Amino acid sequence: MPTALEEVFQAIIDGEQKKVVSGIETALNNGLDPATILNEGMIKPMSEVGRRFEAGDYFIPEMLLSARAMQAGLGILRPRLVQSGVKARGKVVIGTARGDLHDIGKNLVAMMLEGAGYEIKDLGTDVPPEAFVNAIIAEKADILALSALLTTTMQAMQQTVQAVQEAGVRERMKIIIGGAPVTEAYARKIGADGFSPDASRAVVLVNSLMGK
Ligand code: B1M
Repeated sequence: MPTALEEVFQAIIDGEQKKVVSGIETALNNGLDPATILNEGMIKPMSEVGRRFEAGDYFIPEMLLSARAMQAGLGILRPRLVQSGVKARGKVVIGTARGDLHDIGKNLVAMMLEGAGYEIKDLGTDVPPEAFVNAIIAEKADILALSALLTTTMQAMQQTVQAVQEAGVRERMKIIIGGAPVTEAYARKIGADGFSPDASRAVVLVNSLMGK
């Protein structure tokens, strides 16, 4: 009989929202750590979904079903991953770069930063550079966090950094970037302050940039 974690893993691959939710509830009731459920039961099968897509075994509808199942599962895990009542340590404006609709990784980063005590202004997906600039100014943000999952949308990160410079607000805040195709070298190239390969290290990075 599969364990609850294996059930969650399989249900993400099959795009079965209800099974993801019930599997997570069982795993939590069995005392499993939320971070293990997230990393082993949810993030790993999404890589398998990507592999199947690349191999031509999965198409957009299957990818979407898996993404929706993942989002449903994150809804259950969210309260467990995010502490409440923590005084804000700084303000983060976050979004996915222009042209890019992938938001699961970005949502995870937002969730982990919120859990670490940061106030989050999430602009969503396909965010144009000028919308980032407007939000930074309106929110008096300390950090701009940009996510991109497509090699074709990475250049919108560079355009966003340039727009922030041109708006004259670059010096008063820090910019971090991340997402599967993004690298430390790319962060340096476009003038960002840092890169993180995953959501938990994004918290470590932001803490260090904020001098905490
Ligand atoms: Co698409 N997709 N997708 N997709 N998709 C990828 C990214 C792809 C690698 C699949 C593949 O070919 N193997 C490929 C990109 C290839 C490339 O550019 N090199 C791809 C493609 C091609 C496309 C379309 C172009 C397909 C098409 O239409 N022909 C299309 C583009 C749409 C668009 O954006 N304009 C498309 C569409 C979609 C769906 C809508 C169906 C769906 C997204 C739904 C959603 O997000 N709401 C989807 C999905 C689900 C995927 C895969 C399978 C999974 C992505 C994911 O959520 N992973 C993906 C394959 C893969 O990644 N293996 C794929 C789980 C998530 C937790 O990981 O987002 O990497 P990730 O986030 C990580 C880190 O990257 C990091 O932290 C997270 C983990 O802790 N991170 C940050 C992310 N952002 C960060 C920001 C930070 C710091 C860390 O600081 C600010």
